Amino acid sequence: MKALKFFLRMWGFIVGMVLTFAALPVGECKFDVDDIRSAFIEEVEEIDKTTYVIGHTCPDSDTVCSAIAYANLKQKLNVKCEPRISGKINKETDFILKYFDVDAPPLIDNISGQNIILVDHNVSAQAVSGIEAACVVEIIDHHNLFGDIKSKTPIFYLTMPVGSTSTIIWLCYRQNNVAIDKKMAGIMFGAILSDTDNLRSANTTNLDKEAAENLQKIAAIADRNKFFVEMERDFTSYDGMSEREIIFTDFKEFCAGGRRCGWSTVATLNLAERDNLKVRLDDFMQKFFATQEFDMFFIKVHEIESYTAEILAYGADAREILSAALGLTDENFILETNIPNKKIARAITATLENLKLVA
Ligand SMILES: [Mn+2]
Repeated sequence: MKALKFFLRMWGFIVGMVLTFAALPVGECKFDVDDIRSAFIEEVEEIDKTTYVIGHTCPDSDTVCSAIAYANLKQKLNVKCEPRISGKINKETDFILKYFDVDAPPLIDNISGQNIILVDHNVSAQAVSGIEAACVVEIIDHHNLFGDIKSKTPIFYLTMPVGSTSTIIWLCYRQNNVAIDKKMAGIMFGAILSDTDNLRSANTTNLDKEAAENLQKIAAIADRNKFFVEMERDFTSYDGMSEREIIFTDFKEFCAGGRRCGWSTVATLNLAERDNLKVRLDDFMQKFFATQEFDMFFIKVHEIESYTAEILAYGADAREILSAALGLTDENFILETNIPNKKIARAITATLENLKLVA
């Protein structure tokens, strides 16, 4: 009896599942984002007010290009949308925009009272000022969730674990069946290469590769590697910058085992440039270290051509800690593959915490 009951229940479950999946649309599924949104947005803001698409502060190429490309898509869908930036664009982004003849978005330093779509970030610490008094209507992002952005209504929140926000924007064009023009394809292509280190970083997915391949074709770029090196040439030249400025361009800090650690990442084009920059920064650090407040200071000199890196370490036991954390035997701390900074920071943290336990 029990067996029969179980059988009937399972049968019911299987039939139910088959009916459920049969009822789901197969193939292309279209929905009008702004039609759905209009049901909510009228409660808080006039629907015909301009919506600003904006990325994080200290803008990088993905933040700027995804804002431009998403605003462009919205315009094609007859939504009043304009891209904005909340800080000066860097040399790499400047190269991408000039290469594809696209204007940089205007700067905005306070967003309060405006309708906004956030791209490439989801946390107020990285958002433009006035975010707490703005009306967030969409978020499109590929980062961890921190969850402190508030909205007045239900919103579209599109987040995917992919290498760049531009990959998601590419999907949005396809979902809405909107053709991507050459300029938009070019800047999204550049942004994907920037965020994924030319499709080589650990967070690069097949979807990023598919998007980049499709966008490269539309943008008529013959050689992806050549374009990437050109794109990075200016960015890695550090022309007219002091050693201190170079070190603090991409700088993070973390604390572990009661010690304060500084982590700087610098990029170079090839081996010869890596060696030059290494010597220059090392000379500077020999004097600078004693004058600053970190217990340990690491500089990862990344090299684009071979996708390898070398780490410089300063402070008592810094070299021992680093080799223990990463299992490095090479005395120059060469990384044959470019291990993500977060992973290295976690390994160093664990090593320092362990030492503290032992002590
Ligand atoms: Mn990004």
